[in-house]
Amino acid sequence: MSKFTEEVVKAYPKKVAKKRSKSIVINDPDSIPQIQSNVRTIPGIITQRGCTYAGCKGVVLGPTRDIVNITHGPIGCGFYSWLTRRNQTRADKPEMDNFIPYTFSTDMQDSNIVFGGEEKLKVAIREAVELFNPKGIAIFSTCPVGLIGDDVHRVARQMKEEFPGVNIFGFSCEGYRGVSQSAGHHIANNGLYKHLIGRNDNPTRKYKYAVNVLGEYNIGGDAFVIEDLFERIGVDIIATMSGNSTLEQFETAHTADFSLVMCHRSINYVAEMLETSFGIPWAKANFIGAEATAKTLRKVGQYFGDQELIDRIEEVIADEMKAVNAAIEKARAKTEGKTAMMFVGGSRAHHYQELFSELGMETLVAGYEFGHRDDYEGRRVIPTIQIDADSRNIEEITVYPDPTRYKPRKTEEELAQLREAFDIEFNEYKGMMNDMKKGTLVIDDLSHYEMEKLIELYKPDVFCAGIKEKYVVQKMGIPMKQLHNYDNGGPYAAFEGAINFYKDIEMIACSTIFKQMKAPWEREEVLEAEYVFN
Ligand code: CFM
Ligand code: HCA
Repeated sequence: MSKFTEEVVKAYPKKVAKKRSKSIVINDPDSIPQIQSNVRTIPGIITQRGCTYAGCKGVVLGPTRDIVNITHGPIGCGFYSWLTRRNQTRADKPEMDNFIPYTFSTDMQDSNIVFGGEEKLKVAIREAVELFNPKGIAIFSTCPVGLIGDDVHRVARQMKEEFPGVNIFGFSCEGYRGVSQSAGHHIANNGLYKHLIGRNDNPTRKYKYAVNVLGEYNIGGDAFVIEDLFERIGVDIIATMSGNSTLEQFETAHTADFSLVMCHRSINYVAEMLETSFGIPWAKANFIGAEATAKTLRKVGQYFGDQELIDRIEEVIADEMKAVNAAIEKARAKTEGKTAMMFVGGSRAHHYQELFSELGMETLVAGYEFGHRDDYEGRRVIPTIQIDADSRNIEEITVYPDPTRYKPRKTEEELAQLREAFDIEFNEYKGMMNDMKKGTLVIDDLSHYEMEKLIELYKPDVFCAGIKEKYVVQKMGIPMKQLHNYDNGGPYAAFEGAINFYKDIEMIACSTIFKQMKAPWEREEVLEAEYVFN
């Protein structure tokens, strides 16, 4: 047991200590230990997790610009999941639909809870059609919807009959349905497959080769720089799921030649479905970090095996790396040897370690809020993961090869050759622990108390997490960087993004301002008194 685990579990009741110690492990990349994850949070412990609705509506469908996303529920759910994530969008032409500036909610009231909210939902859908005439409307269930039994799927079917030209569909993504956002990703992936993917066989294609970029949500403009990069190498992105995306992108995703999977936690289900149904191979990609970006682009060139494309990719990499190397050199003079900790969602705590190591900084401790064991330990552990009642609660859909459109883009032999020649790992990811040093700590679903203890014990130069942690960390005198919404920064993806990140981290991690900050009781003597009961 680590010094840290001993220290924190001392404060917990026995049962809590036992449970938490299974989620705090000392890493060894050569013999990856098992970590407890994707299980219920201990009530009252102050988790950083969010709910299933947030994962479905806020994360996966939220960034799409031309579907009206209606939250069926109290106003707070719709409001909080609207743009706080800084998911950006850019319509190709001004006349194109863009509903991102709006948040749509049925604004449920007490009377709807008592008498049912289906009629109010129908009114909302009629109003949305009248005002916006959208191509698609998605309905998202919040906790009360499940509790009172409103059937959003029935309403969607009825409304589709009323408005045959509009694709209307619902999600049973009530906040309580799973142990975290992760359940919402799964529900969203099922819905994308059932209601959108494969409905349009005619994508807009400019180039010979085309990919999907899955698990990229255009936070702070990340998808924009990735799109620019693909434009420069001359490869189409058919669908980004779901940063800067449109309904048409979802509907045509099945026509791509290859799926690149960024955040596997949130979208691996779609990657698999596209392969099973349509024969599109997928591989892990990473655009966070200059080296990682170069590696991903080279993977694309190797996959298509076209020398002209390979040469173009090398040119782009060589060109971009000039500015990257100059920026690294400048920042590294100050950042070398500094330390970081990161606790973010289900993939960034892994991906961002690349950027920190380019800055010569070491990640001492990292963890996800809601990652599964495979995100930590690698995909090979999936068959050994115990399916508990909470996971069983989420619909598993069975996917079959499409009778007319299943067309393997590569034969088994071709895939084997690519694996052999270039080390391209299809249907695989190795997880965060594989890339972390021996002896580093890995912690799942970090509690607020544990966070404070970590800071006291290890005093990192920068702590990366989200808005719930931000001000507590700063008040403890530690520089803090939000890796969810990037504070006001970004993009951080690809080469251009890496340079932005080096600059921002140099500024933050090398700032002494927070260290100079003293709480009032540290500056002056504190008056003490004893309280006596008579
Ligand atoms: Fe994937 Fe995400 Fe993440 Fe995620 Fe999220 Fe996010 Fe995140 Mo916040 S999809 S798992 S549910 S990379 S919203 S863009 S930053 S917790 S690490
Ligand atoms: C969510 C969204 C979130 C929250 C981030 C935070 C995001 O999980 O509902 O707690 O700061 O990235 O905006 O992860």
